[in-house]
Amino acid sequence: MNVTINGERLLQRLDELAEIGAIVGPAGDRGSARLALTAEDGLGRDLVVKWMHDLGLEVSIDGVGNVIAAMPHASGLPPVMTGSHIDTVATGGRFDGNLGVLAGLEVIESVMSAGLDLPRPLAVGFFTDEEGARFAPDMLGSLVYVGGMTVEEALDIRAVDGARFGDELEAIGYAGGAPCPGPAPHAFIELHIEQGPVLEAEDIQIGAVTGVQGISWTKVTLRGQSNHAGTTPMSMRKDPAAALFEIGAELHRIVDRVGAPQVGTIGRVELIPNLVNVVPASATFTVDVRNTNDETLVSVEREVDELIHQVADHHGLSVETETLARFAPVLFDDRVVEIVERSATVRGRSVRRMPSGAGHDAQMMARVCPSAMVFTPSVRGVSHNPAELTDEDDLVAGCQVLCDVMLELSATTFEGAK
Ligand code: HGY
Ligand code: MN
Ligand code: MN
Repeated sequence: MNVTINGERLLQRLDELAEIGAIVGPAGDRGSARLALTAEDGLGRDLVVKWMHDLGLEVSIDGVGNVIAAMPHASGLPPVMTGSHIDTVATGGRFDGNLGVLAGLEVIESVMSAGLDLPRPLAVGFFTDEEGARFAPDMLGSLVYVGGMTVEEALDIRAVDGARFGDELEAIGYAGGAPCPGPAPHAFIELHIEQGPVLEAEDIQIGAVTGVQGISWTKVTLRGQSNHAGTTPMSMRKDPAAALFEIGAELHRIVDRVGAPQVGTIGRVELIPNLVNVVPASATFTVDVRNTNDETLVSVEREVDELIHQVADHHGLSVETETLARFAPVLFDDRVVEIVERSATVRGRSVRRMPSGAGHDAQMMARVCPSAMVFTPSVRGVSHNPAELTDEDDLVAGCQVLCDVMLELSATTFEGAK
């Protein structure tokens, strides 16, 4: 089966969606800000759902706002599903997540226009709150879709800005009735930009993604005593900011010592009262550590936890920690990875196997069906930044490989599958 996707239509839709919540970065790059369940996210959803309805797809919305659109198909068999997310971080680019959703829509439109008689339907979806930047954990919607969290638990999650997940979902009109966990697809394949430097550095055009590294997010609150910045001798201070900076420096020494692919990030910091002449009362910050090897990740988590408590004790502070996200490394189904490799090669695209540094909805779908991902290169490896960029040729080629993989998956029987 051979269908050629319409690259122009894909690029046009990417541009149109990017205009919703459009932002301009410090260097003039245009990105998007559509944090999960904000009004901008709602408008982005409305646009994509309109495109889904325009194609005559059967659109379902579940209890946490996941949207799945399937081709009508007499077989009633579980579909080959693709998809990703259209929520972004606050300083998002135009392709993270959006490419996977709109390429899936493009594949389905092209396949329907070609009038192919497939053994089973194709479906495309977008999952709620993949980023986890507003409501933790990340991949929240797909986690609920596969039964890793109940709808009730998700609806009560509080955002970094204090809003309640369920209230925000209602406010944008996406509290749906489709059941969670959702029906397991026949297979799941996600197209995504790499968001890292590897493909560009090696001049490779397609990544056949073998899995996703383990992710650990912790929120830490250190409490001391706010005091006058001028009159309080250093020996009398209980300064949570001083502790935070020591912890940050030591975290980088730990990560450097462990070595790649270990990464560690303190991405969010809140000092209270955050005033120039006040020794802070409290410091709240997040620690994001990741590794492809769970044993190493566990030992880094333990070392960082000990570090936090030692430094806090030294400064006479209380410590409160909360796990925001913890996902073990995931390996994708080698049979699907192999189809990605072969599809890229047939299209004359250079390809290499690689793990994903970022979390993705595919890592959740891998719990319920054979899953894998297709990567396209990121220019300068930049992402979660309005400067995020992938060349048009790579966007279109990635979509074509996605199409070929989905068609082959539709004709592939996995033992035990319906
Ligand atoms: O944090 C991540 O890896 C993803 O962007 N949610
Ligand atoms: Mn993403
Ligand atoms: Mn992201």
